Amino acid sequence: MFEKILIANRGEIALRIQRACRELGIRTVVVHSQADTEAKYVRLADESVCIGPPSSRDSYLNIPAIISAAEVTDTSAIHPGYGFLSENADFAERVERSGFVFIGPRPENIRLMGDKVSAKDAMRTAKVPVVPGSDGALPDDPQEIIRIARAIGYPVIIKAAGGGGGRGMRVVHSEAALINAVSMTRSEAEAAFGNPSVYMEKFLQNPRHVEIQVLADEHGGAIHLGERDCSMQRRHQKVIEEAPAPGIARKLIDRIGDRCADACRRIGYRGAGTFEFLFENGEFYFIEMNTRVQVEHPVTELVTGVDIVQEQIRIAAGQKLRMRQRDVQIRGHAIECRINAEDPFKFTPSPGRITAWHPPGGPGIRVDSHVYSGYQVPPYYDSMIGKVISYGEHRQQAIERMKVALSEMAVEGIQTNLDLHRHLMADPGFATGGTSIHYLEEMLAQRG
Ligand code: MV4
Repeated sequence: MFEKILIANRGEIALRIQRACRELGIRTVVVHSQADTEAKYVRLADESVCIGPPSSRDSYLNIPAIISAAEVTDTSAIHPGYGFLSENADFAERVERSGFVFIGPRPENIRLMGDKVSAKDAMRTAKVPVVPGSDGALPDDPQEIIRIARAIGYPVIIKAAGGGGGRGMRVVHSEAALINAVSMTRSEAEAAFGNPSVYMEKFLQNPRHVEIQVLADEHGGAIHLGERDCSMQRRHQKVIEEAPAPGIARKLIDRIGDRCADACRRIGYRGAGTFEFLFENGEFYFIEMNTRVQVEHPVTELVTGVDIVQEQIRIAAGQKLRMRQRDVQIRGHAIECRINAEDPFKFTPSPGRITAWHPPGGPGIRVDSHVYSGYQVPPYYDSMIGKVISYGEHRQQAIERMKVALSEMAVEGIQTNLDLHRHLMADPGFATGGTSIHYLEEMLAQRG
């Protein structure tokens, strides 16, 4: 096992990784920007290194500074967390070339999944069900593009191969709008990602976002840990996630999950990963794969009893998975509310000093957060300040526990989305479960 791990991230996930290391008896180095010097989790680490000014570009995205910090602290491995450099194949490559272990997939697998066209190709080959669409990237010939769209049937969606997470896409409802939409998406993709390659899919009008968590080791072992429903989102920012997904048969999940685990073995995937699907009319359609630990990983931890971050570390150290698929049992229900420092109506970030922080507790409540009374929320980064996760024997109990938790919780000095979560926990549509990716935005539009 590693003696020392460098955590190349900040905030709650830096603390989460630190806790996993502690439990495994691994010493930690936290790198941080000048804006995070005073953070308690930085003080808690065995060592800390300031790697630059507040701006992410100069600190958490500064590859040479991070590698230097690993060198001066004699680190064995680097955990990238989520966001920042976590899905940067060049970073993973430079980490390994410098003699450190990258806690994540092989660089070529990160690259394969970073290009959404090659990712989809790989999944099609592995018999993971994908959204019907163009066979690979769209050609230049307009007549050919028109033929492809006719074969798929309108509406279609044009997506950038270099995009993902909602960036670089355009819905097309008619042939009249097609060619212009393709050229617009192409030029935007070229400007944003340096890659003009685009592809086409059938546009699904009212799907849910359901994703499958996988773990794979270097020895051909691969399992899935079931699914998460992440449909409750606004502008591609998830707000609530839960496991399991309401109303989807376990047999269907297991069938798709086995395909995902197979795909991991086929491509030689290593580490934790997430297969994102759209789910509509009882069918799963692969859209993208994430090659990192995700914000919402705790709901899977609570229903499986597996510590995903510890497993990432064990896998990176070359160990075999300690469980087989039949050892994975889904038990109970978990819900995660992301707590953001933001204006409750405009959703603009609300940085500043937290004058009072009263997290909830009690049976079935987990709070993953790095903040405390007196903590200054910096304006430079994501506005998420923590996550409240509830667990219950069944969904209704998880909801009731979340309601109690949110009623106890108090955050003063900044604005938060706590009231939105309180509202959603009492919402009839959420109570029923299984709402689509459009539900929250439609609800907010009605609220005005
Ligand atoms: C789609 C889609 C409908 N049909 N693809 C948005 C994020 C990116 N991961 C893929 N996205 C979508 N792809 C087809 N063929 C609708 C979305 C989408 C979405 C997906 C997941 C969660 C929230 C979403 C919000 C708007 C659109």
